Amino acid sequence: MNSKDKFFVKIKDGKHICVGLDSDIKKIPKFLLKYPDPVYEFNKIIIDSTLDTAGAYKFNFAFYESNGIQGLTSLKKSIGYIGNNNFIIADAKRGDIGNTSRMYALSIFEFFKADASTINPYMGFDSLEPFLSFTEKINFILVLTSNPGSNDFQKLKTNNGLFLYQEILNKINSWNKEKNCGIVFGATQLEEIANNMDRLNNIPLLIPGIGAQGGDLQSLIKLLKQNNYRNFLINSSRGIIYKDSTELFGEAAREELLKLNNVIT
Ligand code: OMP
Repeated sequence: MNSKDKFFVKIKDGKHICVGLDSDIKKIPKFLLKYPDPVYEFNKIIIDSTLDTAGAYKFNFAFYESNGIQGLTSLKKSIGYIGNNNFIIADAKRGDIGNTSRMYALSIFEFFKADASTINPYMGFDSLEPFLSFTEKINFILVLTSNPGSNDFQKLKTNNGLFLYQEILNKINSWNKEKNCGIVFGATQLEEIANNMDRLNNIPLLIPGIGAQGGDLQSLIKLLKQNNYRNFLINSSRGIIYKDSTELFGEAAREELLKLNNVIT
């Protein structure tokens, strides 16, 4: 099954929650520190506990890169552990001159074998093109992010009277020839999601920012349902993986995921 098919199989199954494996060795339960690769042990237990109900897994590369070679090893092993039938997002928010972006794309898709990337459109089309040339993958392009700093540039008005993030949305619609673009929209930006439904065009949405960042899942789901928008993944990282710090953390993560799934159905 190719990566796009994996996404749509999960969506058809009503699996919309993306488990964010932002696994920080300083935050995982202490009893895991006795293992040679504690982060991998942690991820394995979260994955085993959530695999049947998760829509996707997202690995934010910062949490692995910060641990050097060991971190990259944990990342590679954890991706391998999830297996081929599940949708895996490499969240590294890449984007550089084309020649360099090609190397980033090779790393994410060929070395790590992820199904999807997150990419930053600031440097323009040629910086994204190496990712978009992987036509069977999904590339989630940052449009309007969940953080307070999204006001600094993304909400500046252009000469067309649009916000910069709306210009990006329009570009994505024109770049999406192979239907391998996705959109990152912060859950904290509910009003903007509502106001831009006609620009989203059922393109796969990755929506982070519920829980710790303050995005409200119930209102978000209401909005998506009202608009009959099905192609979405809602990410929760800290809210799922750090629900409990005892040996029962896997079950606690599962319970949280089921709770989120209940809000969606
Ligand atoms: P929690 O706040 O712990 O659920 O983590 C959110 C995750 O989503 C982190 O990995 C962030 O880097 C990522 N993220 C955002 O929080 N906001 C965005 O606008 C975009 C992303 C992302 O691209 O995933």
